[in-house]
Amino acid sequence: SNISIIGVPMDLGADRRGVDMGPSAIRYAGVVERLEKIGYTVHDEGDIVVRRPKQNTTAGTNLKYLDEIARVNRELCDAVSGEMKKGHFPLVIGGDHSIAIGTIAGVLQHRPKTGVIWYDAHGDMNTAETSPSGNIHGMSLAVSLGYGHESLTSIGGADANLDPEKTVLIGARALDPGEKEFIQKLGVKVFTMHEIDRMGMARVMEEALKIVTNGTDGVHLSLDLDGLDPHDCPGVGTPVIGGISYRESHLAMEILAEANVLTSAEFVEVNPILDQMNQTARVAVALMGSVFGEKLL
Ligand code: DIR
Ligand code: MN
Ligand code: MN
Ligand code: MN
Repeated sequence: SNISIIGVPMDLGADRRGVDMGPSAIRYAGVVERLEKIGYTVHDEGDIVVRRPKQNTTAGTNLKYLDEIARVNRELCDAVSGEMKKGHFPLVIGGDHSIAIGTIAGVLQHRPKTGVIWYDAHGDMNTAETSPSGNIHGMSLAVSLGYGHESLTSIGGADANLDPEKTVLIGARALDPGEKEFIQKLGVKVFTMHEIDRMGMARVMEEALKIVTNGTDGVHLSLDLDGLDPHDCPGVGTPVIGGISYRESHLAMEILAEANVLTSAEFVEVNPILDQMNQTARVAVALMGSVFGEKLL
């Protein structure tokens, strides 16, 4: 079967921290060859062009680089939708997590009841009102659920939104006060580090899979490399100690592969500036191997 890779060298949503080099680092780590070896036909669709505006403000909002982020995500939505129309599996590589807005909007054109696994140290559930930073990468899940600036929530159609009851967060350990409240209000299920420690990753994934497959027509994986511990993934935009291990993450990906439900994925927030010898991009590619069914024997 066919996988289409779409790169999005964006770091505007993280206020320019270097994650724009993520797609290059992931390609350098051998993503195409890795997936071909499993048996897929891989189409590298190249990168979506991201401009570098000199101003970080858009009139009338505290959201940094809103105009360019909205433009790129509209293009990404079309690109993802186009690949799915061909029957290809869209694999988006970032780039900061604001690109989930376009990826998910594109996915929802074809699978309007998609369930989502959001693997991340953060909630990305801020809105303009609750964001401490104005950084749109901390708002992308809220936007995909239908909450946020109109120029973002309208991408792919204003009613093309995720269902909070079919959305799970895994690995959360850094939530802002406003997003905590919002997560609870919407009823999004969160498996924090506490639940991962207590239940083990295998049970967490089993529970998560029940939620994202119940009444859905697809499952999207949105994997922020900062969900993993900084020891394993030092090259991320915003590292948070006490994260998911490399082994636990492979197990999570293998369980997801076994379930055979995944219909789209994105791997984001790889930051080569803070990395050690491209380790984080190499972890990203190794996890892609597992989630696409790589077997040792
Ligand atoms: C913080 C950091 N919650 C914010 N967010 C993220 O600025 O909204 N870092 N997503 O990766
Ligand atoms: Mn994130
Ligand atoms: Mn994060
Ligand atoms: Mn929407």
